[in-house]
Amino acid sequence: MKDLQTLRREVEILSQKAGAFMKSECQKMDKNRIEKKGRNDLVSYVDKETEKMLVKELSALFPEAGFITEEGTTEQRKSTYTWVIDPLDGTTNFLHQLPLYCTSIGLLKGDQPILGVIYAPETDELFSAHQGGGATRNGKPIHVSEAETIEDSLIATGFPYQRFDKMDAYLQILDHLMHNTHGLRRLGSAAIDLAYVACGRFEAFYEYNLKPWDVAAGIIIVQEAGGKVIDFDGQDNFLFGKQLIAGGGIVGDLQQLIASYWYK
Ligand code: 2AM
Ligand code: CA
Ligand code: CA
Ligand code: CA
Repeated sequence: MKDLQTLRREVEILSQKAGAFMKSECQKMDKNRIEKKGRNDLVSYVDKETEKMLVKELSALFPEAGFITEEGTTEQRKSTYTWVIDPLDGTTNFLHQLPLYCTSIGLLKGDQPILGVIYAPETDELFSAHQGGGATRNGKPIHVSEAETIEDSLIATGFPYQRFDKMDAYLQILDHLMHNTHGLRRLGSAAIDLAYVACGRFEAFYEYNLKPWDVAAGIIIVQEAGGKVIDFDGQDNFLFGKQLIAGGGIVGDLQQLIASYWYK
């Protein structure tokens, strides 16, 4: 395969092309073309058309790689390398013209993200990383926060979309963090949350029930920015495991706090 640095640059340019399309469609959003995958699960032609464009161009850039994509517009071919794509992360924001959405493209080797690109067109911010190559925001190196205590932290999360068996534990964690941090934020785009962790805006991010396309790119960007990504057990089943904690110096303490309620 070609070197990761070159591929990263090519994917960056591609993500900006996708972002430009999304931004232009956002301004003229045709609300008649919104579909519902579930009660609170929206999708539009923009998600699907962006995904098709990305699949076509990524296939040309790296023909050996397979795909895992949110909208399932292509077959999930098996390969050592897999593109994991969320064409539009933050669709609900997008449909309400809230300028917090992005395109997220990760590349796995086996189960390990080795390249990630997140582009948020409304703020024109391009986050990227490749294994061993560091993480950048608009070309400049970024680093996670060095804050060491939860009390000195701004923490991002996402709300679950359905009730589930650990709802009580979940709400206790929320209650604890609401009252013992600088604050909690819920942006509505997991990829942007992870990008913001990578550049130190948030000390940490945690969420339950994420999908691989929400996090594949963000994981390697946080790791290459000097951060740590773990699951609620403190282990490494966070890409497909639906539980993720990412951050800088407070990750260990946050994991212990979450686990103390989750496994009570
Ligand atoms: P999306 O915009 O690509 O769907 C925020 O908590 C995350 O949840 C976002 O990454 C968002 O991705 C995802 N999300 C939004 N609606 C959802 C739903 N109904 N079920 C599961 N995930 C959802
Ligand atoms: Ca979706
Ligand atoms: Ca998503
Ligand atoms: Ca999406």
